[in-house]
Amino acid sequence: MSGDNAFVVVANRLPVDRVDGQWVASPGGLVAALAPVLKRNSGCWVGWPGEPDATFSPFTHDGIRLQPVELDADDFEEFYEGFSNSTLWPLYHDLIVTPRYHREWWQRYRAVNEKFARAAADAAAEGATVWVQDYQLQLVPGLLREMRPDVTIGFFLHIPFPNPDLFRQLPWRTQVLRGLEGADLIGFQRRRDEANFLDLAASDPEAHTPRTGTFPISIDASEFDKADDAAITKVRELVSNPRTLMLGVDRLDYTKGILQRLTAIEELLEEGRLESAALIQVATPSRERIDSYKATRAGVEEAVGRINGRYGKLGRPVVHYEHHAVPKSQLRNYYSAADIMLVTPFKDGMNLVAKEYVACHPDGSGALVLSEFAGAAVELNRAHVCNPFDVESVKNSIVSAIEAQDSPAARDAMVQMNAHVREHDVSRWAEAFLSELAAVRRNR
Ligand code: GDG
Repeated sequence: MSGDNAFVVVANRLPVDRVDGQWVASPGGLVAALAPVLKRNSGCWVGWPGEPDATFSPFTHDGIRLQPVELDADDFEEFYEGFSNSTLWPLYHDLIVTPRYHREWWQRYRAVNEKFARAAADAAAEGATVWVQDYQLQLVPGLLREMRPDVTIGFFLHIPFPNPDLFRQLPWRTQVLRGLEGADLIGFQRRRDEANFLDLAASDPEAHTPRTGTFPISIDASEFDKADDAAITKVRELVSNPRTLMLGVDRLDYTKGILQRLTAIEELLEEGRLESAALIQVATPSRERIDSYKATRAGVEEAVGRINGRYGKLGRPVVHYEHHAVPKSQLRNYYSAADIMLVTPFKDGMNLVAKEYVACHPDGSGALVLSEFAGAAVELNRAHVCNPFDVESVKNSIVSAIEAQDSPAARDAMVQMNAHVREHDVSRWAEAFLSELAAVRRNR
């Protein structure tokens, strides 16, 4: 059976959330970039609607056709929390926590990938283009290739691809590799990720290596620009007008290095190297039932409490901590108001937060402290680069960012990075991938 969609996106989640019985768009660069392509090509998006044990018929939202894939509570636990986020996520982020290898989780991962592949096969028209997203769905290309040899399949990995020596820990490494190989084109964030994949494929005599490419993802730059002065003044007043306002914005995830940046700030305060400074830390709740996420949250919250207890004054905490999502307009005000942005992941496929901050400083204001282990460090190479495993390096980058503030060199760096992000936005990313995929398709 084939459907009538010439272009199909397959992702773990649909680009909508159900709030009080209504579908609302879940904001994200991916949907912004793909919406025009979907509309132009009578396309559809296949994904999970976010509620376990619920059946929904296909529907259209904001002009995009959505094809829900149903997951039950066991799928959520074993496929999503288990294999995707307790096996693959830590393995692909270089073992920041120890990956857990469970055969039941693997069986479930395979079964859920089959559901997604089946839904994509049903939605795709004869000769359609199907673009599969991310680590949760690595078997879909191979499964879909068997079901529908006529379609052209692209795959993009949003997270890092590990060194083969780490990847080979995975008991199901061959099956995952075979799954990915079903794609006509596999896209990675950084050259290093692509090279890791090619090394792995080269060491496997059975491998049939598909075309690969490096396509660093970006943001919808039209959504991020400097807020007006009144909004900036308001944010700074709310945090008691510190001389230096620092900002962190992350999903609360152990890969993001939130505790390490708090430790750096605490030590700088201890040493008297940081005066009249405040930090806004937005830590959006994420994967909250997984033990390693609970432990990360506990560590972060203990540090926030301790730092405020030691160095805060009445009505003047050092760390303003928000453990909930904030609206995008408010996020933009925070980005615009912050003197220093702290992006200190141990490992990150790209890190869009760094690009969003830079996009909010077209006038050369602000400074970015950026981990060398974020994919974004390749393009944002005029940031204050740090090694999050070395607390002295994080401290020194914070101090040098503060000292360089308002210097011509600092302004020049921000203006140059801003221009880069504006030019290389998420639409350009999607076009680059899809035109490469179209070229592969013509040569098939
Ligand atoms: C994965 C990869 C890769 C965060 N808090 C709020 C909020 N956000 C938004 C940010 C940003 C997005 O969430 C986070 O994106 P990141 O890229 O920083 O990180 P991951 O979630 O880990 O994403 C990553 C990405 O995929 C894309 O390929 O870059 O490496 O790990 O857009 O703004 N948005 C709102 N309120 C919040 O409180 N509105």
